[in-house]
Amino acid sequence: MDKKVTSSLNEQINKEFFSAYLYLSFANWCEDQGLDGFANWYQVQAQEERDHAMMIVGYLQNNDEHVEYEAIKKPASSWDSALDVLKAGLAHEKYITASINNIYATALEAKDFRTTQFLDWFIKEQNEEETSAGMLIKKAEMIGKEGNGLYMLNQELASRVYTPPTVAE
Ligand code: OFO
Repeated sequence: MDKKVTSSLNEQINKEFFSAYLYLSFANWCEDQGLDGFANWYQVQAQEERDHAMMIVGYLQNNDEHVEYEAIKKPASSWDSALDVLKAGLAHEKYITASINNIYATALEAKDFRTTQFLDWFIKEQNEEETSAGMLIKKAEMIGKEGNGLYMLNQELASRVYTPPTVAE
């Protein structure tokens, strides 16, 4: 495989693990505020991020490429409100989308169509993740910071259940 493509996929593994770490940090903060439903939502999200990292690990290994794990940087750990957490989540997903798009462009330039095909799943996933993060912000803005509305949104987020990804490699 093209060296630029493999190194950017290796970097993406780190970004996906960092995403999991960031979402676990969101979950901790939410737990501290008594927002156990929000915490559940982000714990499930963290599991998905780990899956994303491992999908890339599997892809590189299936192509006989070396996988190198780098240190995962420390995520932020405090926010002013649940709305701020949701906004930080959306901003992070946009950053990840840009990163996936860059790898896609690098693979296209290298005529590495196997990798662009592999990344199609991630392009779709990022679209879904940005949509759901944006929707949660809209809901949180609709209900305001306190009271019954926040409690109800917390209940809604408590029902999210982890399901492993289904992907063809
Ligand atoms: Fe890996 O999808 Fe979010 O970041």
